Amino acid sequence: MIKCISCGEEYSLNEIIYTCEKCGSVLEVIKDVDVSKDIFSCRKQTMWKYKEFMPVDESKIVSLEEGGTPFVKCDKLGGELGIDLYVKVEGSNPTGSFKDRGMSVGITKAMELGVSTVGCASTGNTSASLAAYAARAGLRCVVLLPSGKVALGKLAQAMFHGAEVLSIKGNFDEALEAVTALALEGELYLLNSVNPFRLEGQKTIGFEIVDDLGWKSPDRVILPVGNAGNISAIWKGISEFYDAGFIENKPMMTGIQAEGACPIVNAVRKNKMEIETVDNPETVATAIRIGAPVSSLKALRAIYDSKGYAETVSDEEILNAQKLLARKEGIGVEPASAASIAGLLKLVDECVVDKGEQVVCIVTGHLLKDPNTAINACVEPLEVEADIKNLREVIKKN
Ligand code: AN7
Repeated sequence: MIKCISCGEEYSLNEIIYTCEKCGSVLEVIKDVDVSKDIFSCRKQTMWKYKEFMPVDESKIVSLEEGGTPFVKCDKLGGELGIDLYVKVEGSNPTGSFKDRGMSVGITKAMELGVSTVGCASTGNTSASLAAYAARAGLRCVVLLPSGKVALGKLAQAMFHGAEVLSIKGNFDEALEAVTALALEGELYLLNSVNPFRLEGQKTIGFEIVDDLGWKSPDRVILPVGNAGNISAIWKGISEFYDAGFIENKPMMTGIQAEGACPIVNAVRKNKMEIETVDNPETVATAIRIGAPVSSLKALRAIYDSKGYAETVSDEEILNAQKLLARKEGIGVEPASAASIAGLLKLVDECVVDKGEQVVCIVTGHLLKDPNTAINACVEPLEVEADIKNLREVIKKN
């Protein structure tokens, strides 16, 4: 069933509904599952390994084999910080971000419902992913993007997969409001993370982390927070495995936002359950340039219930962390993703993260999503003659 997280009102799985009709709050999908974790062990490493926990019809699955992403132990960086550090590399998904997990379930649901048009507003990655999965399913796809603020790799993907791309004069929050109005009029099936089926896919990040750790919870999970769907989803996934008796502990959920777009951090600092929206969010990490996160209540519950934390990082800290992860560990991520690493550095500095903690940082999207930011952070290559003697001298000098 679909259930309101505030008033508990219940809806059928086949209703097209995004927020509670009774109280206006957000919804979640609930499925009773009774299986042993042993059934997972021989299965292919995609997120559908945990299909019993997915509330969709198995015969209709639309998949590009998302999930099963690298879980990389980072001993160099972890050693310097005095912690046990793993990085979950979500840029290795089919379209280069974690959004593919949610879209696989979301588009499967769209096929079950028999809709013909799907749509979303996006800071980039959601639209890139939706465009690809809609193409695979043969559905019409409409995406609304904040004009001039979407990283070029993501824009290229949305257009190349054949979505109808509309550049909105306004920011992400305004684009989301517009596309939601279209969805409520029945023009399209909305696949932003307010659609609770999206989070059912994304919760598999939580499944994979504890599976990769040998059915143990890490002490802490750190990730960037924008619209706040992912932190809510990962917490839901880990909680489901905890409730199933697969693990004995749960991690401290730790959300990182950019200084210029931090409504969730502001709420945590005041120990509140409601956010004040940020009207003109601004950050180099355009993926998380969001002032009115729709899943804020779910995210705040995750942070408080897990005794977690929330912190901001500056654009400079984000770009420095992006370079550090690329050069020290060989992992290339987009700026928003580097917020998790920047946050980790800050929290170690502030002694929020204890020495010896086992920490999992989620890096949410690939470096090449935002090629301009990557190129701008580097000096241009030297132009030289292809002459061995000359080359030898140039290499020696550098
Ligand atoms: C790389 O694509 O909101 O807190 O429209 O692309 O679940 O929103 C992207 C979000 C983190 C934040 N990292 O996740 C969109 C969009 C990357 C992202 C986030 C996004 P949420």
